[in-house]
Amino acid sequence: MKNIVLFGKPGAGKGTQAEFLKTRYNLTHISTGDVFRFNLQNDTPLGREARTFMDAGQLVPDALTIKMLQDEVEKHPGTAGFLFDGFPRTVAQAEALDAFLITKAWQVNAVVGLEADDDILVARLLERGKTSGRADDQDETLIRKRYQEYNEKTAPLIEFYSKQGKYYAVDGIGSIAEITERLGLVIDKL
Ligand code: B4P
Repeated sequence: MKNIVLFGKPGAGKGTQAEFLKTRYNLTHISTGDVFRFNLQNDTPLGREARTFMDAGQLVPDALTIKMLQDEVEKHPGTAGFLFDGFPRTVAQAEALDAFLITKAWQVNAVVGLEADDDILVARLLERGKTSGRADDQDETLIRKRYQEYNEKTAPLIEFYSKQGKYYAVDGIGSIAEITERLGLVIDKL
């Protein structure tokens, strides 16, 4: 059982890289962003609750996100491991994840952080916003708000996982294939 967290700022390429890594390492991919967007599109009660936060460039409240993540994990009892993409994003979420995994005798094995400067990532998201239809990708002020949220609430996780010896930084600038190779070098050693 191997559980890997793909970590990084908005637009760092978590979702992009997860598509390659889940196949290469036979991991069950859970993207909290994707699950929220699915619920938004299907106008579920969870989607309606998440929409106000996502459209404002804010994190969805912890209680809602943690419950959703646990429900997703429970759907895959026989998995060889999870690739968590976009979760945890707060210390409270990381603590809840540890407490939940331990009930199954599992743990987070590694946190792989895609690192890149804000300005490059903002440009990526604005580019994606031209075609993605994602409200949170279309307005630079809103995008900057997501970086503010990241700095306040998500960045402390680097220290949280570094103290446990589980954080691995990977340069997130380069071609998609180059970054997949860099991630592979880290994950192969686990
Ligand atoms: P997410 O869906 O997790 O999205 P993201 O941070 O915007 O993107 P990601 O890093 O996956 O980038 P991607 O590969 O797509 O979150 C969206 C929202 O959901 C959050 O703001 C929040 O409101 C909510 N949410 C999700 N999880 C939550 C949680 N745990 N708690 C609370 N709220 C939560 O790549 C971005 C773009 O860059 C793409 O267009 C891609 O093609 C391009 N790209 C990727 N790699 C590239 C490369 N190497 N070079 C050039 N372009 C590249």
